Amino acid sequence: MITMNDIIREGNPTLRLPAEEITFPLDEETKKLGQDMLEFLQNSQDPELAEKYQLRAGVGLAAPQLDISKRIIAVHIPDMEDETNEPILSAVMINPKVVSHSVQSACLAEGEGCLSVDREVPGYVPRHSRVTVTYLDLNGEQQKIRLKNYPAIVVQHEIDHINGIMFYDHINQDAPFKLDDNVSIIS
Ligand code: N9Y
Ligand code: NI
Repeated sequence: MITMNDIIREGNPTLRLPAEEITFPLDEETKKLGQDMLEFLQNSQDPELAEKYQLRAGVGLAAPQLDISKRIIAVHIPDMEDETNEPILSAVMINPKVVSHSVQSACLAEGEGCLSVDREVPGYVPRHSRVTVTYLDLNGEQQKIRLKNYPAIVVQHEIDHINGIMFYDHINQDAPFKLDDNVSIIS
């Protein structure tokens, strides 16, 4: 089971490396990694398990955060409006890639954080408001999905990790809350 002790923090050079493409067919170790990453996110969002194992709730995780420089990410995005516990998006994505995106940008009203960053970094993080992403799933099947708003932001945060990019790289250093005209704020 993955816990916070497995997650490396900023300063560790792995977070700045472009991660390696995964080759197919998938080996058992890579499949297990993907499953464990998704399980971590689910556990972290379960109040009892989060308390028991001292997990910080997360909606996404990228393998480099586990000091594994491979192009694999997991996302588990809960539906805040819905009590049925059906997530909006729950997936392991292998070799994910943004193949097209909107001109319009968007950012989260509260800015962003990261499980690999133990401090608050204030400022807007502008990202594409809509993206088309291709990836391979754990069965090795090619997938192509269109995302907008929050799920699009989460997946871009994770794809950044496999490219060695941190969320604060996108914050305007001189004016952290200054935005261009084409950026909408998601709240
Ligand atoms: C985990 C990050 C990924 C998100 C940050 C902004 C977009 C993607 C993460 C730090 C603390 C909060 C936490 C979070 C959350 C939100 C809604 C519901 C449940 C992956 N990461 N967080 N960042 N939690 N939990 O660093 O999830 O947003 O690379
Ligand atoms: Ni992160």
